[in-house]
Amino acid sequence: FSVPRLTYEEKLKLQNHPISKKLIEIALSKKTNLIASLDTYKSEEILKLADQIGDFIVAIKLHADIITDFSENFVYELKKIAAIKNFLLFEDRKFGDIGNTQQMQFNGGVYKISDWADLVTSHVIAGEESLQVFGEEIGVVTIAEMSSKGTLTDENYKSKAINISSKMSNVIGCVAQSKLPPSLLLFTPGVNLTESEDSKGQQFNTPEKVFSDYHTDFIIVGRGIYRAKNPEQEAIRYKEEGWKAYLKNC
Ligand code: BMP
Repeated sequence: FSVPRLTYEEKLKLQNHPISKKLIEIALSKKTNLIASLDTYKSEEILKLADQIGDFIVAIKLHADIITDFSENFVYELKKIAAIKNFLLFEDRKFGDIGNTQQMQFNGGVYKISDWADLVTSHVIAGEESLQVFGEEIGVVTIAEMSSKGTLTDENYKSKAINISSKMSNVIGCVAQSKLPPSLLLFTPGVNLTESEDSKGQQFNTPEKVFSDYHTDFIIVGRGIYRAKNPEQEAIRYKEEGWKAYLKNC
């Protein structure tokens, strides 16, 4: 897409969904475009990290099914921290089934995602109607393109995923590694300041690269923060690098 880079203020005017508006408002007020992916096993560890880094992020991304002691109390405590520190909760469920099954996975089971998540990820593999089951309140982020080596999300897949995403009023943006139409927010994982890959197919880029080349809106950082000796210090570093890269490239 040969579109000019828009500022967050300009992007805010294009948003119709309360969650995409909220995300951008948080980004502007805290001067951060960082989403921390806290992919750790223990709920206590996630709560401690959330408290340490909450001031520097727009959202915490979780994989609820990684957590060994997931509970209603954990959700209650995390929501409390999110309210105090002003960030959103993003469940990276990557739904990928027919609408009826996705609806049950979204509302039921152990995690009751619809009770607490502000945003969820979903594949678009099952087609447009499968996305309707999430309703209008949650912000849906579709997976248009993956960061890993050998992913099947080629240009053809990506453009079809983007087409569907643009049509759906509950889809606020996509996970991708390239530019999107300006009405969709771009979420880019695979961001790390020191590593270029892991041993399991992940590929990393710097914040500068994803802002200059992809015009991303939000960087998603996992191990770069939660595996660091000092996660708070690293969250500040990614926040500053991300904001600097945004200002330089907008
Ligand atoms: P890390 O920075 O540790 O590689 O973590 C990246 C996070 O983003 C993981 O939670 C992963 O599931 C997610 N992710 C990704 O890495 N690539 C994608 O294409 C989509 C993702 O959701």
